[in-house]
Amino acid sequence: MALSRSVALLFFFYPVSAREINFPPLSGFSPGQVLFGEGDNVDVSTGSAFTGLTTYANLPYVHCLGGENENVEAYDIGILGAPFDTGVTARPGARFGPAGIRRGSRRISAEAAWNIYTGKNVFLDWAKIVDCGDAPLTFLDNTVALKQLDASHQIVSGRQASASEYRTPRIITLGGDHTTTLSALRSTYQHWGAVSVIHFDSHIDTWDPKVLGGGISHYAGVNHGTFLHIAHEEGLIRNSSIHAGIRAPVMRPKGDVRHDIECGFHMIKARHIDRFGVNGVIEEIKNRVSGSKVYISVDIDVLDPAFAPATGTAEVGGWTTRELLTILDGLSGLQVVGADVVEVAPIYDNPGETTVLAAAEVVHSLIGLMVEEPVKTND
Ligand SMILES: [Mn+2]
Repeated sequence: MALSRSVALLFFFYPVSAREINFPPLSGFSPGQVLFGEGDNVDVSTGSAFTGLTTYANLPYVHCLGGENENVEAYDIGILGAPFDTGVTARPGARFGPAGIRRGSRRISAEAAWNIYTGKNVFLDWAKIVDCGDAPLTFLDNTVALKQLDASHQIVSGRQASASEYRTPRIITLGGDHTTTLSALRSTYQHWGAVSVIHFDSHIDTWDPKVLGGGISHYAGVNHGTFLHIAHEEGLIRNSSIHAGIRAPVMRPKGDVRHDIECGFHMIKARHIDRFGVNGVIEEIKNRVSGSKVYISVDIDVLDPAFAPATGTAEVGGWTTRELLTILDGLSGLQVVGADVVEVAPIYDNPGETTVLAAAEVVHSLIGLMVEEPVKTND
């Protein structure tokens, strides 16, 4: 019994080359024969959005981070991935966010992106929009990785824009955890000065590093819940900033909210939408930031976990995807100089890819705002 089993195992693992296997004959076809009818003119250059390598919305890939000797094609809006998730306080996984959001965007392509609500196609307007790939970030040292992200933003935003009258290309970052927004704000500050931040999130993210991180080290203090405190300390943001969709608890009953106001934020809570509707939210945001350059940061956890389960710090009681998209589209006319979608952790998504589909469409809306309102660089 034992012997016959080991003989059977030996036979099972005995290396067999494909040539020795007799495949059943292909009925009707011989090698080299084309599968199409005689005379059919089959064009393989068009037709599917699922061919080739995956870029955001099938946009052309440009090596925006190319060196001095590289001839980098000019662009007006660059999509830049920031695969970083070691600044999180809960579930990790957002380092795969850029790849996930691109996967969620496969259905979107320039030829078939005419918006049913506006009649516009943001990809076939004045702006040259490209996918810059991901910033090369080490996953072993936060401090070094964020310096690499700072440098990447400087390079990508530092090129001459394609449309010469606007000079500076704008970046939409695919996070990454929310710490990555800090590098983007440093880069917008260089070109446009301090911005009003419209921060869609369930959390306030203005925590003092002494409170979130416990002050154990500088390294621990730079994380996805403190980056807005740091941005305020560095003078990158204006005191006309605003949160939208807040519902997560705070750590100090009065201190955190008082500090949030000190950092320049007004707060629209998630349930505000039940009383005032999407138009009330839009109006309040626009009134708050009017007259200033704007940075829009969308933490995907602003959505209810029913609409975005794939995120690190999910909070129930959030907005629907439709509500968020309506609010974003309602912000048209603002001077959006930079934007991001962060905290997408695809490992927690479902087979229907609910979260990455939502994130991809949020990016689409952000592109729409940038195309709608070109922004000239400050001299
Ligand atoms: Mn956040």
